[in-house]
Amino acid sequence: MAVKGLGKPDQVYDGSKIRVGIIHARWNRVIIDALVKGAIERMASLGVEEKNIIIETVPGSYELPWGTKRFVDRQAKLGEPLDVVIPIGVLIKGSTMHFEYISDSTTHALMNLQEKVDMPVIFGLLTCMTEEQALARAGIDEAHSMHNHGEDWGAAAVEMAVKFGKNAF
Ligand code: INI
Repeated sequence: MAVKGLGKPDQVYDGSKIRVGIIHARWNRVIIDALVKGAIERMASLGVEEKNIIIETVPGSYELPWGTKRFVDRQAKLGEPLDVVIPIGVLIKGSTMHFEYISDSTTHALMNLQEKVDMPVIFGLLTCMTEEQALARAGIDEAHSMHNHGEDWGAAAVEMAVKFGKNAF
C-alpha cells in the first residue's frame, strides 16, 4: 500500500475566485513543462479560471526567489494581485557542489519569502539526484512513472489560497 503523497483534502476547495501566479525556471524544460501543465490542469479541475492563471519565467531555479518577489509586487501594482504563487524549478545533481548550494539557498529563500510577500508560496522545486528521478516525478518516465507532482502543487495552491489567503477570512 502506498502511503506517500498528498492525502485527500478535508474538503473540495473552490478555486473560482482566486488568482494564481506560476513562475518557472527554464532549465530542464521538458520536465518543467510537464509540471506546469499538471499544476494548471489540477487547478482548472478545482475551478480556477484560465484568465486567473498568470505565467512568468526566470532563467534558472536560483532566480526563483527574487523573481517570485518581483512577480508578486508587479501583479499588485498592476491591480491584479495574486492570492498564491507557485515557483517551479527542477534541479538535477551534477558532478560538483553546484546542485547542493542552489537547492539549499533556493529552498530557504522560498520558505522565507512567504513572510515577506504575506502569501502562500508553494514549494514547486524538484531536487533530484538523477534525470530519471525528475522525469518520474513529472509523470513522464514510462518505466518508473509516478504521479505528476505539479498536480499536487496546483491542489496545494488552491487549498492554501482559499483557506488561508488574504481574502479567506
Ligand atoms: N538551474 C536549474 O533550474 N536547474 C539546474 O539543474 C541547474 N544546474 O544544474 O546548474 C540550474 N543552474 C542555473 C542556476 O539556477 C542559475 O540560473 C544560474 O546560476 C544563473 O544565476
